[in-house]
Amino acid sequence: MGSLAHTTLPHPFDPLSLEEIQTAVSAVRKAHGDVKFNVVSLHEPRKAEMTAWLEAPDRAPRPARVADIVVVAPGSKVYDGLVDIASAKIIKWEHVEGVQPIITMEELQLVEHEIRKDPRVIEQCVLSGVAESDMHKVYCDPWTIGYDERHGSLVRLQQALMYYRPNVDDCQYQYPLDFCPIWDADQQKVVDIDIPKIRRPLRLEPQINYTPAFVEEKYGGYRKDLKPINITQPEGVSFKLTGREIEWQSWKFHIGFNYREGIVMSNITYNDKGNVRPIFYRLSLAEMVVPYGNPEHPHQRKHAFDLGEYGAGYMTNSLSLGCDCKGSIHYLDAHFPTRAGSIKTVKNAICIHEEDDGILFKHSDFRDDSTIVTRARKLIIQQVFTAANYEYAVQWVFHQDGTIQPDIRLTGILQTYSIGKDEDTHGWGTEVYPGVNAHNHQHLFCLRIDPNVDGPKNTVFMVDAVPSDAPVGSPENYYGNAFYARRTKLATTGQAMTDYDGSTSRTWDICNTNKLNPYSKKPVSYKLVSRETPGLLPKENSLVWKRAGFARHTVHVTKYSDDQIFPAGRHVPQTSGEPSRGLPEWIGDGTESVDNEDVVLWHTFGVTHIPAPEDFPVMPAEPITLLLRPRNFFTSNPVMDVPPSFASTPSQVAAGGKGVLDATDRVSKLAFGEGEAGAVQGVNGTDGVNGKSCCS
Ligand code: ABN
Ligand code: CU
Repeated sequence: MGSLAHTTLPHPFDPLSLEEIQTAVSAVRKAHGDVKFNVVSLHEPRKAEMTAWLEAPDRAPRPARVADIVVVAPGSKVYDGLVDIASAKIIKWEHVEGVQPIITMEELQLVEHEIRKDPRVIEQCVLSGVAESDMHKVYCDPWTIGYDERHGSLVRLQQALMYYRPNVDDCQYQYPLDFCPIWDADQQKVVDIDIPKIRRPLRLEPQINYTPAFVEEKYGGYRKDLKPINITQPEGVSFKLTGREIEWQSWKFHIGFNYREGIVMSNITYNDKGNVRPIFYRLSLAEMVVPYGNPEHPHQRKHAFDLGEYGAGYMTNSLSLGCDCKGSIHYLDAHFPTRAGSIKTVKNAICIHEEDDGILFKHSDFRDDSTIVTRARKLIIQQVFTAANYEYAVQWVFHQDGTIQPDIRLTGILQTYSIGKDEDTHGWGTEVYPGVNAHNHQHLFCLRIDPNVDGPKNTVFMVDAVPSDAPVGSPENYYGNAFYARRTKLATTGQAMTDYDGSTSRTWDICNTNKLNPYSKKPVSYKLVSRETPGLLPKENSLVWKRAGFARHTVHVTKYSDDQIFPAGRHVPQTSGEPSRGLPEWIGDGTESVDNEDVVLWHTFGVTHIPAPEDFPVMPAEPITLLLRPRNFFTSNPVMDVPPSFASTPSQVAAGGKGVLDATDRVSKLAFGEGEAGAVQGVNGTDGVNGKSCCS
């Protein structure tokens, strides 16, 4: 049994505890000696046995705890394994050839120290204008090489994106160097250096930075006109956690976390007036790709798969109270293996909190001033991960009305390259500061939606708002004003490869066609509303197009399969894209039926980033958001039972305010005090009757 002395058993969806990671590591060590651990993570229960257990936890067998393992053994041999935790037995062990497992921060950190000692790197630094005695001021962001046809997949390689940083506190990305060493992680040495045809010597332009000292020196310090904003919940929070299962405002779900996807939410249900209805079996960000658009060699290699190559879990921040999250916060930690097999804990990896969310609904009657106004709040499950230069704040926002809103904020620092004086960017980038060329790029995320809309058998429809086909003057459309929502069933995986169309306000409905809404007679559904959906700009058959098959379309739909979690494949570094791994493999000839099946919808969304000086030296956060909304799911507005702040009926207004419901908070107050300049007189709370101008 190893060291598993649990008093309470973990939920089958819980991430592996540190004891469980230790059990798995010991079992592997015992059988296979000195290996390096790249992954020790929960192997999630198979859906069939998990749903049986969720339906009858007292009767159905509890799914076993199993660790998913990836190790690199001496001789750079990669093994995929499974360890049964209860018995500490290896139940699968497979040598996988021709793949490179996810890269860890430990592997990357080593590169910087080592390349500084390489004579050819020193030579290039000196050529660029760095004194040999200043090599300790040379840094690199080591990326996995992605794929380079000259080197293939068999040797584990990193590309070092080089920078000079004269003082430790300078901005890391201000002084790029123009060459790119290639590091062989197996031999532990620099094996090549990519040197551009046009050289760009180091340009030591005046420093730009975001540190308090720089702001003090350059701008005379911080702005002084900000008064504190505090969020208070005097009676505590309105959510409850049992283990990692959260209950909040009719929602109930499990919060998982893994090295790769980061936050994973499972078994998401909504209590519809006593009827607990399943909505999603599992939701996660499953992949992303950041292709850069400069055609000069070797920038084609700059297309990071931040989840598949580095891991949103492995790169996650330890969040801090009052900074990353404000108010009354609950945190969850994350445990990972180190490569040597010890444990690394990220404290406060996930934060959970509520926020006020403006008006939930309101109406006031223009005739008589009767009013109802109800405020909304939202529940936020958040992580922030740092992918070298960029930060991604990933919020899963739950709304009271059944909406789920994935919301990602991009911040951090642009990935930069050098540019010579008077050099033309050719439009492939922007000189965001003298000497700093920020190349155009895209951030394309892949949201994995495993729906369970009133049951596992679901069908996806594409919905377009279009005018009637009938011409003006025809009997069907005499005045020409007719329009409707055209629904196209995506019956096969091939038909389901679809793209966003803003001209028809395109959305996708995830329906349970076996259950109709009694009023609308339409299938109960969850609608994907997502408008930030740029197409993949690298061309068909380009390296990125081949490697990031998931990014070819806004929506793909596949039939559920337990092991289809990662849309660019299980081992992403150094895939050539020939064949394309993940989604294109699963879709195959596109003939598989996804009509009334257990399906998975893969949604690619994001932004195309043409940098600008405002993004430098640190980017103000750019939000990207989308919605999963109940449509024809409920029989009426599901939040009418949320207590209003103020409600008066016409008869109550006529009776001088008698019986009016006034639960307006007494903490809100006039900005400038009553009677002072700018104050609005007669708003709700001053006469207790007219709530019209309340709380907006
Ligand atoms: N954005 C690519 C990346 C992530 C982490 C570390 C290095 C590079
Ligand atoms: Cu960007």
